[in-house]
Amino acid sequence: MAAFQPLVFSGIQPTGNLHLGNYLGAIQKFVALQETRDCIFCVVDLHALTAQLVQDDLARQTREIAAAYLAAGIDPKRHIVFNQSAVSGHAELAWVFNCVARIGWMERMTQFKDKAGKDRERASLGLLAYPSLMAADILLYRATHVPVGDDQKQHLELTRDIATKFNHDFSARIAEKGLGHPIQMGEETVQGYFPLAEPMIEGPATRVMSLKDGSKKMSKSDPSDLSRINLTDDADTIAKKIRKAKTDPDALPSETAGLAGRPEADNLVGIYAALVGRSRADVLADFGGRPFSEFKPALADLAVDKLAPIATEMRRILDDPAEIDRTLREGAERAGAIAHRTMHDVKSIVGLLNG
Ligand code: AQP
Repeated sequence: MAAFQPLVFSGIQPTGNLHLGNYLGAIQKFVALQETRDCIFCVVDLHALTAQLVQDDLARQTREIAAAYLAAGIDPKRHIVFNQSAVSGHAELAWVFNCVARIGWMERMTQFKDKAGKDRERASLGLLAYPSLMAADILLYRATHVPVGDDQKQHLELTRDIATKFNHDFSARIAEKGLGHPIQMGEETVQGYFPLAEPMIEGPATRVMSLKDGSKKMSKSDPSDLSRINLTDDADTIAKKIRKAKTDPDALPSETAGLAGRPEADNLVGIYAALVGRSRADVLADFGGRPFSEFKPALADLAVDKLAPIATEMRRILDDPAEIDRTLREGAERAGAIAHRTMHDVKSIVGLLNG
């Protein structure tokens, strides 16, 4: 039996304020990966409902993420770009996974704890089940690799737990129907229907931090716009935000060890390294001993060079929403064909009548 075909899947929620963290942690990697792998890039609009149910501009924000993918250089002809709610298999498979996963697994997720806050009883069931839908997003295509930021590591582990439990619970039926592929589990090779998708969390900017507080992740929902660089910011705004970014009074160290205990300095050096495609050590070899008053303008120039063309292209793409919708529809048709086959197999494995 052949192994799983390598396939990359990832997604971004259309929850507004697409920022530098989303770009360096996710989109920039998508663009690189499309050269060597088959890829599916999704705008995960169903996930956005967990943040806020009634939203006036969900459709506009969905187009904005799609425009960011295209503006950054993702090719929707060679790869699949679509929005999640257009393929019903995501919700169907998530339901099956809700019955595979255990409540305790979901309650342990740090993102759930952070977002639900103190009054967990009042959090939506959707927020609790978010990782189950994420597992469905990935496994509906039996994707093997998932490029994400560091904040998604725990959800990826849960995706592997769900795949493992499904493969284990239904192992006899998977084998009987000849639907298994070999999976390496420690020393052993077992037959499974779903791959154990591998997170791809590498490079100097897997967790870009707030420009105002080096202990907080740069985030779409931070009330302070100065905490993040938005992909739509113009050159002056980018330069201003970097100028105002929190730092300490010392000069940059010459080696990475000198960044320990200096979260803001570490963050800015990491951003520079990721934008220029080099390591923190390389950046410090150039800037070690120099004050932030010299480093910040260099970082601002670099960020503007990288991001301004993307912002300009995004604006151009967003001028023609009908064309974005057409691209997403085409992508959804291609994604839907794969999803249909998976759901047929899954229904057959779990014993539903229409499998
Ligand atoms: N600060 C970050 N550094 C590196 N990667 C990041 N990602 C998000 N923030 C950072 C990565 O971007 C991808 C898409 O994220 P998402 O929109 O699906 O959800 P999120 O992680 O919830 O994004 P935010 O900005 O943090 O939103 P809020 O404020 O709503 O919580 C993912 O690969 C993510 O890892």
